[in-house]
Amino acid sequence: MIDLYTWTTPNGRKISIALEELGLPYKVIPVNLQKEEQFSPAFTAINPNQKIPAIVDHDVPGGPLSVFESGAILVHLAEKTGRFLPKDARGRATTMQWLMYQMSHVGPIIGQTGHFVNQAPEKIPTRSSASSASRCASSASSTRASRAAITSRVTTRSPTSPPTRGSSPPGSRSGT
Ligand SMILES: N[C@@H](CCC(=O)N[C@@H](CS)C(=O)NCC(=O)O)C(=O)O
Repeated sequence: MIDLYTWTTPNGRKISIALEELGLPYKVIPVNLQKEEQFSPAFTAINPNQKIPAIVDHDVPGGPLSVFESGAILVHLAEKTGRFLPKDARGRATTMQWLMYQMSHVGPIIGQTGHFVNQAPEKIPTRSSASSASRCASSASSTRASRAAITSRVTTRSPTSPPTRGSSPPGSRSGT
């Protein structure tokens, strides 16, 4: 059983989605950010950085294991189940680079945009550049992600099963 410490935010949702997709049994323990429950001593013992999400995995040799940082949790769950993280060098590197990109770039940029545009009491001029940086991150992700998906479909296609008509978007055939 896994205890999921979370709240209704994008980083929290990432772990809920992964647990559902992996079919792992888990129990949700809400950490109400509006009530600042992330600063409680009990939760700080699980995540010293005082942010959701965090998990405690009770099914690990040596006793319960607590993990914080959504990317580290996703890797733990993938390795635990042997799914979503390829073992070959190419597949693993591709997956890890997009995970690191999301963690270090898309997530923080969009999070900061949300704060400065919607929540910060003082409206400062840089909020417009935060907003455009956010649009840029989001556009780069969707463009590159669709290209990566196309490449992956082309390069992983078995030579014995040729593509059916219309299975690839226009321009995605490599010709090799
Ligand atoms: N890099 C962390 C970010 C976690 C994070 O920023 N969590 C937010 C909610 S999405 C939080 O707990 N905020 C409360 C606070 O900062 O006090 C991760 O991916 O897990």
